[in-house]
Amino acid sequence: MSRSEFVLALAGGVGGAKLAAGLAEVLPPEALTLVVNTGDDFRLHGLHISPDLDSVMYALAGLHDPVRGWGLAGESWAFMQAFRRLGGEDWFQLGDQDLATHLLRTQLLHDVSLTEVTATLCARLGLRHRIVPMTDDPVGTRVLTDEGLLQFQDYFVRRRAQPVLRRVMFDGVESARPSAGLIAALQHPQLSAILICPSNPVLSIAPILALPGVRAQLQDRRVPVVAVSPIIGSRAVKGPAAKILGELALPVSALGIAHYYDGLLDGLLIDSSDEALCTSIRGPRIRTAPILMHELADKRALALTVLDFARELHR
Ligand code: FO1
Repeated sequence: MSRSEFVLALAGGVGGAKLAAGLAEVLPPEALTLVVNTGDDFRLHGLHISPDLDSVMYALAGLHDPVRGWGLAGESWAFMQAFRRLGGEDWFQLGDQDLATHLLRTQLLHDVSLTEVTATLCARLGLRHRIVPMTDDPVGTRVLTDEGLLQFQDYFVRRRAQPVLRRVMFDGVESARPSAGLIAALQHPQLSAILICPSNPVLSIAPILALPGVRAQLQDRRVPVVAVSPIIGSRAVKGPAAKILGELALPVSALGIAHYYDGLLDGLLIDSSDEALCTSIRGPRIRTAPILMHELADKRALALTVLDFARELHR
């Protein structure tokens, strides 16, 4: 990455956190802003919980639990056991270490913005890369299903994303302002690539694109917008993305991802095993590469591939 390049990456959920960690490995702090979905945020037991901000923060700190994909490695659950014993709601698991993050965020939010809280938590974890919420205003993802309207975590965790998804709505998004970090990144004079991490496009990226003016600015900036498919073959790497594409009557493959982003993408990185799709995807330029990330080396490699692809498109 030459000095004159700056990358904006949009991320949410587990897949997003993995590539975010890879980008932070290969780009210096001044050349990257990670903008994270906050539509999954909610209050539980009086705590403000920001799952996607935590997934990205923990992944960059190398503290994440690689099996669960969320929360912290080496977590203990004494609080949950004691809480359950007293009859507390236990559908949303809060680990003992994770609880510290939610408590401190809730305390700090009394006085400062989610952007500032995030910067404080990241600094205390020794992170130097910029992780910013998509907005500091309240936005709540709601899922309209065949069983009615569900708050995001009810749908995703309590109901395990089983109900049939009809529509997704982002309460408050019309009056929410993109965060200062997102605006600064979009207006950065050296902005050279806008990356969409392999997050669930419908649940984790759509809220960011729904913020007033964001989608239009992505398109006006004349900077390559490159997404990494969260689908390999006809399966999501993790989570309900494939099921949701089917429920939205979109092709359940990387082709469906191209359709969903509907003209926004200049490039789409798909898995090497999906080579055959190259001829049927209209619109974005396609590049194939191994996109499954297990180890940090995979995350670095994919980050380098995406950046190389974006540079090729920027010429
Ligand atoms: N996901 C689950 O499936 N079950 C849980 O009990 C759960 C708890 C949890 C606690 C903190 C946190 O930051 C995330 C948590 N998640 C849990 C994942 C969370 O629902 C997702 O990471 C996002 O909201 C969607 O990507």
